[in-house]
Amino acid sequence: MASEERTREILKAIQDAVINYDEVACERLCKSALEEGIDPHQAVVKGLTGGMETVGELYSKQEYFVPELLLCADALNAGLCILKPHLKIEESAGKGKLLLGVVEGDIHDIGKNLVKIMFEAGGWEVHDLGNNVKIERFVEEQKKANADIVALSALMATSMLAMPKIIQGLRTWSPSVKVIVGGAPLSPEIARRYGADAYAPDAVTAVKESTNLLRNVM
Ligand code: B1M
Repeated sequence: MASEERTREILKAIQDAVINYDEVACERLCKSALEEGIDPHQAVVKGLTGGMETVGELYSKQEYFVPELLLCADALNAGLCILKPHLKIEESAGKGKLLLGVVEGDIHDIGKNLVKIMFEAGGWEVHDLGNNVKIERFVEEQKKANADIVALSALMATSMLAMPKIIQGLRTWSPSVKVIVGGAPLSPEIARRYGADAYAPDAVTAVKESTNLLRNVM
């Protein structure tokens, strides 16, 4: 078991590997984290995602541009591949079926992929529609999958505007369908205004909120 100091050191090194788009170092450090007994969940949230937060700041300051963002995303994904098999969340989490996708006009899928991983770790069956998913496709796929919950992700203030239309489309087909929304530009207020049943600021909360929704239905 790593000491607190060593844990901090490795998590910081994982962040730096994402920021410096060093895929090889990111993989190696995630393996070290596991070998040294660091909670893989912390390695994802504080290490990989923490690094991506700094990348976002560098982009805002125009120190990084789209090519750097893509390389950083590759480094994050390389680390995620190492950590993913070791992520486990509450055994008691609900084991439902989820239909998940990033809304039309939005190609950001790192957060959505984390959401998927956390649901799978919680024993959910996830139907992942990917990113840039057309409004009508959510309805078509839900007709086929009949998932317990539809999960919508958006990373842009412009793309999230598709959410109320998707929710309306889903409810026209089935008034009782449950929808959870999330992604950086969302908030509990916006989610309520859009008619969603739940909002989650991060992937772990998304599983918790969806489990609660599932329990209320059953
Ligand atoms: Co772009 N991008 N990007 N980008 N990008 C943002 C989102 C932006 C905020 C940057 C900025 O300006 N500061 C900005 C959006 C502005 C806005 O509208 N608010 C932006 C822009 C403008 C763009 C382009 C238009 C840039 C351009 O081309 N000029 C373009 C968009 C193209 C398009 O989609 N049509 C673009 C492109 C890209 C890349 C392709 C280069 C790359 C994405 C790679 C990929 O995803 N495969 C990229 C990246 C990496 C970012 C930033 C830097 C990081 C996003 C990220 O992955 N974060 C981002 C800036 C930032 O966020 N600070 C930015 C890490 C990830 C783990 O967090 O996705 O927030 P996040 O997910 C979290 C939570 O939000 C939540 O849980 C996740 C984990 O806990 N969550 C949910 C997400 N979905 C959820 C669903 C839920 C519940 C929780 O329930 C269903």
